[in-house]
Amino acid sequence: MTVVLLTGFDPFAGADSNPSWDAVRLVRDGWLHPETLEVARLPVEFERAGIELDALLDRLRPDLVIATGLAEGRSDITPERVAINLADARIPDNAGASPIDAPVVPGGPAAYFSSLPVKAAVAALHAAGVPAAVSQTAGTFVCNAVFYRLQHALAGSAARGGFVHVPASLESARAAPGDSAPVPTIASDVVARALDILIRTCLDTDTDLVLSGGAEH
Ligand code: PCA
Repeated sequence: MTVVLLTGFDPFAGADSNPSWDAVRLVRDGWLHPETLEVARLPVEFERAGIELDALLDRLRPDLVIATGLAEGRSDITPERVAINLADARIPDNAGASPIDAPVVPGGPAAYFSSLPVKAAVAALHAAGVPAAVSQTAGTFVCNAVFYRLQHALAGSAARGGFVHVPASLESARAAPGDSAPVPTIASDVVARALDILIRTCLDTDTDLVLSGGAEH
């Protein structure tokens, strides 16, 4: 039986909710595919997120892992291309930790590429009318750290994994009225549909498509 692990994150930076988890929950509730779907909500903590992720991988032995998190300010669903071995926190995590220029895994390689077919994923999302783009950086906060830990754990195995950042949601943006500049939003049910399409595309694609998905900066 094929096992898919889909994760989202706790709220952070004073927010009431995290659209990544809101969407993951909706995917779980609407799951109709033959594969087994497992979901988890990870803490926005450099240390504990890695520990919980490793425990999930040990327990579930998933064939495919897609971790998701919020990238406020982005307007697209963004499969990440690369995880880097660097933690540099601009804001403290939910445990108050603010590592600066620290490795995610001491002695680990500088970076890992996603093992998801990121181009095929973006093409499938476009075909479904969902705004999507490959992202060349997952940042240097907890999302990148989880992405790096995931790729480090899966390196050399047949299991595939990667990370997808999602925009702010209509729902979470509404929960924070009075904020200065409006941020782009997508409704949680659209993000959930996008994640479902992403999972399906990853399961059905062995070799990624050769399509342009780069950026000049
Ligand atoms: N976004 C943050 C951490 C948790 C989340 O949802 C990030 O991009 O690192």
